Amino acid sequence: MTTTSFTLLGLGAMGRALGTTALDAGHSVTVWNRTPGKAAQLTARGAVEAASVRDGLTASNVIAVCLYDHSSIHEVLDAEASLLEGKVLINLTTTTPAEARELAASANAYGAAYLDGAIMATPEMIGREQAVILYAGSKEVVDSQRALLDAWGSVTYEGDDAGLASLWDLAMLTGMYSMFTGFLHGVAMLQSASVSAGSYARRAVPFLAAMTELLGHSTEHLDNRDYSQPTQSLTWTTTLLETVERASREQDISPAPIEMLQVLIRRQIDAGYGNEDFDRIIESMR
Ligand code: FVH
Repeated sequence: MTTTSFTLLGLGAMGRALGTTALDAGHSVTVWNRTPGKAAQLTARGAVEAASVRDGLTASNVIAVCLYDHSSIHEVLDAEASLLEGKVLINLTTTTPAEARELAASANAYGAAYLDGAIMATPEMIGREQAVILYAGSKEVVDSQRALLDAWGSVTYEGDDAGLASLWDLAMLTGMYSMFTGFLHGVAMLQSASVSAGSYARRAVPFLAAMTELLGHSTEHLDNRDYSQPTQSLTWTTTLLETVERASREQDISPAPIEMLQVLIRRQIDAGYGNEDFDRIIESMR
């Protein structure tokens, strides 16, 4: 199996997981972190700790960064960016699509190949099949560094637009956090009647799982932007949600998550689409 010698900048929870799994898979790692003292578990496995970013960039031809956000990447790399020439830069830090494209353009301007990675997993999952990491940018880098990428988790390649991995990642996260918010709103409503979160979850989780099954059943109307065959009309839905809001207030629980949804619904009703399907709220987001 091909092994890679690479440098890892950033030893937070995720960086340490990436370094550890790479070392366990036989790769050689030079590590650096802004705050010293985070490398012990890695040097114990044979990692070399670089004293500076410059030493880290000089030590390998493949540079992986797992920092905090877009600005932290520039804070770390800008002063030494000329050392990136002829190297591979793999960014595993969460950024927006535009920020990923900017990093790709900056890396390319310094003569480096750029691959953007969006980790759809927690540090504990890294190294296992279910750790999905989405990549976008240089296909050549995916191919040449495949052994390293495979050590981290399952690899998908979204295309040469460096922003695509981040777009997929953040679009999936918005669905997840909206679901979490609704779940927690339900927990709060039942807790106001002294029902435990566990009791609520035992009913809500299978219910929500069944409802999410419906999401993929028919999507053509979303691509055709035709909402004229309502399953539930916007007028019907807003009335039901007004009842949910009243119930929430009666229990002294803020209906804020539903109020946000009502804003999207009312915009369509006010535009004359009350008899169209609930899915038309997507038009309030464009
Ligand atoms: N942890 C998770 O579950 C998620 C899963 C999905 C992907 N994320 C992204 O991974 C990036 C790193 O996340 P993390 O959990 O490792 O984050 P921290 O433990 O907070 O470590 C942050 C590292 O970044 C360094 N850092 C922060 N700001 C700067 C800066 N201005 N200059 C240099 N380094 C910086 C920090 O260094 P230090 O504080 O130890 O000195 C850590 O090494 C992230 O994009 C997640 O969205 C993880």
